[in-house]
Amino acid sequence: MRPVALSIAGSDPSGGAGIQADLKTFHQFGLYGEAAITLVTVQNTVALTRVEFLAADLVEQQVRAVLADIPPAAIKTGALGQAGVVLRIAELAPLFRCPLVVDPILLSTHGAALMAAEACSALIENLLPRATLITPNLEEAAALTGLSVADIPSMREAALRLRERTGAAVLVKGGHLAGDAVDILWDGAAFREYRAPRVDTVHTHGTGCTYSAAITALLALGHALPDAVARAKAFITEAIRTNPGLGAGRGPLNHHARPLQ
Ligand code: PXL
Repeated sequence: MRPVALSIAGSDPSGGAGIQADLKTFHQFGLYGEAAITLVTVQNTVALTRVEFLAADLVEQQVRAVLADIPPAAIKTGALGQAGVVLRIAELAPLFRCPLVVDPILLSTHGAALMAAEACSALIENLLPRATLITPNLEEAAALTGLSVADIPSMREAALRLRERTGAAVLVKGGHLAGDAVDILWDGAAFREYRAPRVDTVHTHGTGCTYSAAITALLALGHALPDAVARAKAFITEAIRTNPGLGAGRGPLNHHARPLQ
C-alpha cells in the first residue's frame, strides 16, 4: 500500500513553500499526501503582503477528520501561526501514532512573522516535546535557545540544549552559513554532519519546507532517521541546483528532482 503523510502548515499560493511544497515533495517520494491548512499567505517570489491565521478549532477539525479516516505514517508541521494552534496540535499529538517532524517556522522567506511571538513558548513547552525530530535553521535555533548560533560548535550546543529541553532529535540546518551547507543532527546518541557544496543562487524559497517534508516522507517509508536526513539532504541539494528559475524574486526549488533509489 502507498504510504500516507500529512502536513499541517500554511499556504503559499506561489507554490514554492508551505503546504504546496510539502504535497509536491510527498508526491515526488511516491507517497499519498494530506494537508491541513493553518494559515493563508498572500505572496509570490517577490513579496509577502498578507497573512491570515485560521481559527484553532478549524485546524483541529481538519486534523481530526483525516486522522479518523486515512491515518498517516508520518506527520510534519510547518507554519502554525498562533499559540492556540500550537496547543491544539500538541493536544492531538498522542493520537498521531507515527513520527512527528516539527519545523519550527518563525519567519517567512520575506521576513514576515508566520508565528506570533507568544506562540514561541507554547512551541517550546508543549509541541516540541511531542516531536520525533525538530528542524530549526540558525535563526530559529537561536530564537529557541537564546544562544548565538553562527558556526558548527554553536549549532552543536543549540542541538544539545534543544534535545535536553524537549527530548526530540534535533537537526540544526546551516544553510545560511558561509561555505558548505552543513547540517548537524543530534539524536542523543551521536552527532552526525550532513554537508553539501553551496549552490550559488537566490532561488531557495521553500528549502526548509521541502527538506522537512522529504524527511517526513522518508520516515513514512520506513527509513531510520539518519538515513532519512541523508537522503532528504541529497534531494534538496539537487532541487536547489536544478531550480527552474521562476519568478522575478526568490524563486522555488525543482520539486521534480529525482530522489535517491
Ligand atoms: O519557509 C517557511 C514558510 C512556511 N510556510 C509558508 C511560507 C514559508 C516561507 O515563505 O510561505 C506558508
